[in-house]
Amino acid sequence: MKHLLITTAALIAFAAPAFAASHSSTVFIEEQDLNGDGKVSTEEFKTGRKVEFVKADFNEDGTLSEAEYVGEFEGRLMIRLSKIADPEKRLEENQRQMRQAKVRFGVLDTDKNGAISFGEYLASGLRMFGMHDRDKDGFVTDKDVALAEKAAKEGKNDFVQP
Ligand SMILES: [Ca+2]
Ligand SMILES: [Ca+2]
Ligand SMILES: [Ca+2]
Repeated sequence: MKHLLITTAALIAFAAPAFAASHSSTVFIEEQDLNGDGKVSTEEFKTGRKVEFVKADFNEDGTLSEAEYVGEFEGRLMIRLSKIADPEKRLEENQRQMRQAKVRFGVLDTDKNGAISFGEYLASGLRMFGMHDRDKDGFVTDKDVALAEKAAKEGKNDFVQP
């Protein structure tokens, strides 16, 4: 039983960061490189987004309700928060993160119909992909990481980090 629990937690932890694409290009490549060739193609990224979307769409109606989106996030959050020993801090962090998740839901729901469609979900992902793909060749690679490092050295405070 214990073994099963650890395995499930590890699986969720592994899948976790992919849901919200990382701000770090290095981590972005680590998480989104499905075929292990060291770079992320646009097609590869789209496939990953589809998998994440379907996973969160519990009632399989093709859209993510706030409950589905926030619920998926909360499941992963609980595992992360279990590492915080102080119950008061844990509660505080939980409330803060859940507020942010609801804000993110509102941002992702571009047409404000109360649900995230795959189109909306993909569009936000592709915006993120575009920020990582600094040389705009349709792939996020080591070259883009190097460009991010250069920007950081030049003191540019970009949303996307190396
Ligand atoms: Ca790849
Ligand atoms: Ca919508
Ligand atoms: Ca690129």
